[in-house]
Amino acid sequence: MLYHINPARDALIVVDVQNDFLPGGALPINDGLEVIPVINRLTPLFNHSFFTRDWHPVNHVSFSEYPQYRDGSWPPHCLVDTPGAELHDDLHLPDNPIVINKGTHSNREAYSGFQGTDLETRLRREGVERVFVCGLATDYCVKFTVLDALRSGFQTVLIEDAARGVDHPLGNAAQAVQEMKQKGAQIAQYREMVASLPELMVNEF
Ligand code: VGL
Ligand code: ZN
Repeated sequence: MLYHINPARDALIVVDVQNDFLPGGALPINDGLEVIPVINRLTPLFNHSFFTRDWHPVNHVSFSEYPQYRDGSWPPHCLVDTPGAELHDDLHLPDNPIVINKGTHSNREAYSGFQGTDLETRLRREGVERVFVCGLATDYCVKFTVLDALRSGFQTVLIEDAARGVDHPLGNAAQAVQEMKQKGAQIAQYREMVASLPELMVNEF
């Protein structure tokens, strides 16, 4: 199906496209770089783009000496104010990007961009009714952001090919997509996104 983006009512949430989740980073996600050109083609369709960042203190509860890449056991990553926590340079930010930091408390995990942040408040203030979610990782921060968006009453669309998962064990990312779908998210592909032009045309002539 096609999704006609209404810039007034739709928002894009780009989850954790940070250096540490990309090749050379502390917790790299296979093929993570592939989301960047896709996301760069998505952001211009929206008036409201939110960029979340994992933003951990050095003693964050999820950090393990022997990480398991699941069950909340990860190598130290996305430390506050370090290059690994920065959004990747190739990601084009719009003029008015809104950056949401999460996971900032040492004793609490926060995979979701909604958890412990003002994301919901800001979306409501802007009159957003539907959110499109993409980024890293499909089976962790993207999934929990999607599930919280649904719980908060937003129409929620995962842009599947603009997201990649840790996928450990193999199949975990596909299972996460099924769970999002089962809980009410729509699953879309980049090619199904279309710009809504009528309003622009009325204003220009
Ligand atoms: C994430 C594992 C640990 C993510 C964050 O962004 O999906 N995954 N922290
Ligand atoms: Zn983290």
